[in-house]
Amino acid sequence: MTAKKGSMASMPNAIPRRRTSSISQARSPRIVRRLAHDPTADAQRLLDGLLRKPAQLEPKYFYDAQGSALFSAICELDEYYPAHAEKQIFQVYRDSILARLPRRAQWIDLGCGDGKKSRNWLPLVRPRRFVGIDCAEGWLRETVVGIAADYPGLEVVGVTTDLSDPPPLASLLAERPECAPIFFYPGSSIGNFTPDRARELLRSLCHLSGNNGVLLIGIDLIKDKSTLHAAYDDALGVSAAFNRNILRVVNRHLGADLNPARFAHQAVVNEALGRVEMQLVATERHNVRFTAPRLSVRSFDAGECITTEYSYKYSIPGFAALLANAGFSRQNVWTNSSEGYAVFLAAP
Ligand code: AVJ
Repeated sequence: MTAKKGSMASMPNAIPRRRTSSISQARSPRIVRRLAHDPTADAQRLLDGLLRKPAQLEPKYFYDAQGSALFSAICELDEYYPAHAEKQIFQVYRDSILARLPRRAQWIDLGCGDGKKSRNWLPLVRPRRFVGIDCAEGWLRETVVGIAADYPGLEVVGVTTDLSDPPPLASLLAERPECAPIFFYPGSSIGNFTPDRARELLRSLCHLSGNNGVLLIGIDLIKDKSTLHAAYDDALGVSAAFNRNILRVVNRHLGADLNPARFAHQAVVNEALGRVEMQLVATERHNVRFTAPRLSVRSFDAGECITTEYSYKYSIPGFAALLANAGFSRQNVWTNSSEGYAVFLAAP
């Protein structure tokens, strides 16, 4: 009893208090909406993908509040090795990565999500500006508000866009010409793009890097089928819930009646194309009604698939070549060989 009391008394500052000065210094973040954002064109494109045979969805629709929470849960799964492998690389090689990053930079997080990964770097890198980019607007707002509150003096900007078109970042970055950009693209998210589209995105990042900018990017490596399959079809069914949740998101966008109970989750390892394919398979023949942007009906046969995501995997020389092709001539790579994951630092 006495000991417990004593230890309590010896930690009067156990509950951190925010100093008043921090609050007054914290600027509220600026949120920039995607340029040329056209909701009707987006809905049209979304519907077209679903009416097409085979049906296809863009993975950006995974990330409503529920989907974002499920993705965070995926990253805690034993089977989802990319999250653990990347974390380990960032921990083990932190200092050598840090030594190669520009100072007084602008840190651009391409798909910041909950912002946790950037938060590990911000106190070490101490950039002048944080630019958080994400397709999930609600999630982005929460993340950038949190970062602005916790890093007084840091300029914080949020940009809602998906990266399917070269991101409209040139004018934003040019506002701070003295701050070299550090593009932070972790999680192997670039795997959502086909290699051709990935090269295009890398090329535009290379242009935006200027003389002193760098790209810090995480890449999942090609590995055995069973490890890949388990990562995308885990025993708890979190990946399945994440995949099926996209149907609820689509229902809201298109006033549709897609029923998650009528679709089964399936992860297909396509070794020939070096990718995992996330699919939803109709378990019975049924019709789906869409009321926006125009009335339409689509029938699904039993066994018919909706592809919701590709997750491309690379070899180290394969990704190095893609980077070189995109104009990044200086490269460093750190790997976690047991879990088959790599982190590249690339500069023009
Ligand atoms: C966020 C695109 C990197 O492809 O591994 C996880 C998304 N999908 N489980 C991936 C995802 C199913 C993830 N990325």
